[in-house]
Formats: sequence, C-alpha cells, structure tokens
Amino acid sequence: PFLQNVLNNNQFLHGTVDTQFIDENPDLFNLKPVQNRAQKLLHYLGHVMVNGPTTPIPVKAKPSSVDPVVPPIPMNDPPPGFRDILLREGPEGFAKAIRQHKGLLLMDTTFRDAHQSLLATRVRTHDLKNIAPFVSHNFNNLFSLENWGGATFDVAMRFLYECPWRRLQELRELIPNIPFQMLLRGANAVGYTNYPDNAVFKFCEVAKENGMDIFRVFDSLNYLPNMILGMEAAGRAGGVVEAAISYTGDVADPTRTKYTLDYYVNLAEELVKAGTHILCIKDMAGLLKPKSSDMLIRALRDRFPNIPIHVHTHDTAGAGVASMLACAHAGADIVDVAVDSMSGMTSQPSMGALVACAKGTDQDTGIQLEKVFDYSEYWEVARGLYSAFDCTATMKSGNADVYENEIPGGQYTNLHFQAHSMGLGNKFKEVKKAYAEANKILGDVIKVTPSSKIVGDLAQFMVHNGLNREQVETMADELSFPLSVVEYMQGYVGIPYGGFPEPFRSKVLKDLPRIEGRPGASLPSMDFTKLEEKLKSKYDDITPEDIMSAAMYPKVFEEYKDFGSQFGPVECLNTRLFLEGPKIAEEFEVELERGKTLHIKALALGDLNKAGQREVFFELNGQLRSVLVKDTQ
Ligand code: 3PY
Ligand code: ZN
Repeated sequence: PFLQNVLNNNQFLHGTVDTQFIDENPDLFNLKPVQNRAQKLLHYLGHVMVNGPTTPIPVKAKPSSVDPVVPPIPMNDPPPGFRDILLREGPEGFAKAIRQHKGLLLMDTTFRDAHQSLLATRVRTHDLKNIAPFVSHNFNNLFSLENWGGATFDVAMRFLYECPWRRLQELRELIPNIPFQMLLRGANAVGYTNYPDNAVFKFCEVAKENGMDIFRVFDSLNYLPNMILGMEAAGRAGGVVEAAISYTGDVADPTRTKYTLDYYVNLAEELVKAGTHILCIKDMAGLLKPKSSDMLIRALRDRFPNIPIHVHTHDTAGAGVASMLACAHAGADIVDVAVDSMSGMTSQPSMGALVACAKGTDQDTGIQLEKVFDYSEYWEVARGLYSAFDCTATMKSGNADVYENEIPGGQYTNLHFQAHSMGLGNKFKEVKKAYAEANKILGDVIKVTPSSKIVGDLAQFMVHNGLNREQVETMADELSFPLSVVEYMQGYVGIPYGGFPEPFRSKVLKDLPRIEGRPGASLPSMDFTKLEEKLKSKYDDITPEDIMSAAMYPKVFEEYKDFGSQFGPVECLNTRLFLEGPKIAEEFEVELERGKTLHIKALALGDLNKAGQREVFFELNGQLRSVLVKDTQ
C-alpha cells in the first residue's frame, strides 16, 4: 500500500523527485502479495470448490453430510489417570504400578493404528481434538492412548497439510491424565530408512518435551542393535521404554521351526537386559491365535514375573478378541483395542467386545460400556467424513488367509486397495500368494514397516513379470529386482534373524557393497545447526519442532510449508470443508485461534474466463471478497 501511494503521488508522477535509486533497483518491485490467513483460507476453499480435494483420494466418495456430535463433557477437571502416576513416580514406578494393577488394562489405538489401518491414516487433528476431552473425562483408566508415530507423522504433513507436533501439543493440553503412546520404528524413528543416531536421539527428546510418554520401539527385522538404539533414545529422553518384539509365524505349530517359543523368549531376555520398562508383543499381522497367545504369554510371564507385558494385534482374520482374552488370561497386563466403530478387520479388536467379555472376571477392565458406546457413536459418524479413504469401499470382511500370507494390517489394506483400484480385484489373491512366496525367497523374514514393503515390492514384481519362486531363485542373477530388494540384500535395513538367504543374496548383489552390522553406525551425524540456518533463511517462523520435521522428511516438510504459505492454516477447517469446500450459500465459522473466529458464506462460483480461471465469491465477516482460481479440471 505504501508503494501504491508513492506511485500514485502527483509529484512523484511528474518527475520532480529523483527516482534514480528506484530505476537502478528494479528488484524493489518484486513484491510478494501479502495475504492474511483469512484470505489464504478463502483461496483454499475456492481452490477446492473449483478443482476438488487437494489430497489424493483413493475412492470416489463424498464426506457424509452428518456432523459427529460430541457427548456432553463435565465442566470440571478430568479425573486422575495413569499419567499422574507416571509424572509422580517416573518410568520405573509407573511400570511397577502397572504390574501391580488388578484387572486388564487397555491401550486405545483409535487415534493412530486404527485409522492408519482402516482410513489410510487420514484422520485429522480437528476430529481428534473434538473428542479428546470426552476421552480424558471418561477413559482415565486406560493404560495409554496411542496417538502418534508410525505413519501419522509424515501423512500429517504430506496429505493433511498440518503439523504433527501441533497435534501432539494440542492433544496433550486436552488430555493431561492419560499417558500418550507412540510407535517408534527403532533406528528408523518415524521414517522408512535408518537415520543418523543423533537424529533418532533428538527426535525422542523433542517428542518427550512435547508431551509424549511411552515409546513403543520396534525394528522390522527384530534386529537387536537397531532396537537398542531406539530404546536408548527413548530412555535418555526420559520416556517409558516399551520394547516390542514383532511376532510372526505360529509358536503353536511344530512345523514352523524358525520363530519358535525359544526365539521369542531369548529375544525378550535381551530386551529386558537392555532395560526395557515394558515388554511388548507386536502382532502386526494378527497371527496370534488363542492357543499360540496362551503359550507365548505364559512363557514370558513365567520368565519375567515383574515386567509388564503388553500385546498388540490386528483383527484381520477375526480372532482378535479371542486371542487378546487368551493373552490376558495367560498373564498379559495390557492389550490393544480400538473403539468399536473403528475396530475389526485390519484394525485392532473391538474395545466394546473386550470390555464386555472381560466384565466380572479377573480381567475386568473397569471401563464403562455405556461410555464406550458414546465414544463409538462419535467415531461412527466421524468415520463417514473419511469415506474417500475407507477400506470398506472395497474390503467387506475379515480374511483368515492372513495366517498364510502374514501381511501386516496396514499393508493388507493398501494392497487390497491397490488391486481393486486398478480394476484387478481378482489380482489381490495372486498378490497375496506371491507375497507368501516372496517371503520364502527372502528367507522367511519378520514383516513390518519397512521389511514388509520389501516383501510386497518383490511380490508385485513377481506378479507383474509372471514369475514364481523357483524362477526367481534360479534366474536371480539376471533379473532386475526392485531397488528396495537390492538394498535390503546389501544390509541397509539390518541383519535378519538366521542371516541372508544364499545363494540368492550373492546372485542379486554380485559385486555390490555389503554393509556389516548396524546400518546407522556408519552414517555421519546430522548437522542440526546447519539445517536450522538453512530453514531460517527460507522461512521466518521455524520452530525447534519444524527442524525435526525437516530432519525426518526434508522434501515433504518444504512442500508442507509452501502449501501453508499459499493456502493458510487449513487445519482450522472442519473435515468436510477441507475435503470438498462449502456448498453455495453455505454459512460457516472457522476458528483460527481462541477468540478469533471467521464467519464465512460461500456466495457464488463465476464462469470460466479466457485465462482459464474462475472467480469465487465469499462473504467474510460481512464483507464481500472474491478469489481467482485457475480451473485445472
Ligand atoms: C508402522 O510402522 O507404522 C506400523 O504400524 C507397523 O506395524
Ligand atoms: Zn499395528
């Protein structure tokens, strides 16, 4: 505006001032349009109204028009929970209290794994925040709420254009009494490959500072050096360390001789020696059956009477509730569930079913079923907002074939989606068969992020090229394998139990280099000072948390920041507005921050102009505004 005035000034226009400075500095006129948050959001809404969602949509389905209703919440503070014990007594005292607790404890995965498995990880902070006070008031006796880590970290920035750290901070404020739990991929932190050690340490430190309590640490090959690195990072940050053994095979099947009861008990021994506060069995594919649950948990309970045991599973086959009850009966202290309307199939078993089945027994959870029903109703309706990402668009039931192919829950959904979206629904069976074969080629490995992706890549390679196991093994030196498979064989992920398969490895690698030992050990430390300088030179509002986001995902972070500078704080919009924008004549409010609310009405969508743009008209706090949007449809 200042420049505008100068340029309109008579004296200036008639040349009675010396403009040499301006003449010689044409870059003074490279002015970025200054827009406020409201104008940017109008631009976003206009963009979505003209061009559709900004996030990739796997299913052509619109968000439901019904808004989720939050059940009434008392005005007083929420009742105390296990977090109060953790804050008072520290991780060791907390673990002791958990072990001494009578009855079965639950971790609720609704805020993380459930939507990662059913809704492509797309649940937004907006819908988590709305129900958070209800959870805090009514589920204070949960062991923990899993609400962070795994795939949620990168998806938040990549597809939701929101800050994962802000999610953590806001939920922490709303739920002070229930411990928060995250999934840490060991030396891979919240990524897909190894990071330098100092990045993993710093990540845990910042997560703890922002309110994280319990770190479930796993490695996709159960490779001890990678696990120990993650455990040390979580422990040094002051977090509760929950070392997780990824479970595969079937300990009750005598023909499965690789991952036996001894294998699991021996590995647990190492993790206890390394100082874990809690021991977890992470059954990412849902392979535990009641009998194997009983054998495994009884063996661990006998061997480690003082360590709390926590069991995670997926309900892919449909036996999840039965298996978790068997685990509880055999001595597990905590099992994982998701609220009923976000449970089942590739998600966790149902909270309501488990609470009801355990009621009145030694494993009573102390959770009120009525509250579970209210909580479930909220999610049933909220889930309708995400129908474009809902696996039930194609997946109609559980499937016991997971016992054969051992595909982890989230990946099972993804592969199913992929096969169906290419119109190749019948290919899914072939992909699943190939997955089981690929696993054998790779030596029967633990399959979870990222090793599961490697097995999946090999399986898809086999299906596309019409190859079976025997052909892949005999022709291994001539085939051009997916990069992930080659890098796995080089040792970039770690060393699998039982070593790499030979002669397959030598045939694939020929003279490519091989990494000995822990991959992260040979990576140079990350230079955080340099990274901070680089980010601050580009953006003027960089926080310590942003630096961690950029350390984990440099490109995704920059794209997320650039999106924000163009479209503003889209996380303030409700999910329907975020995905499809308002209808013409719709009036709505957007709360930018406490006490700062925008009143918006969508007025009209203009015709296409010669430049291929449309003008979109709004009323913003009573004033007419319009934005010009390029129509890319
Ligand atoms: C993840 O790594 O995100 C998982 O959920 C693994 O089970
Ligand atoms: Zn899981």
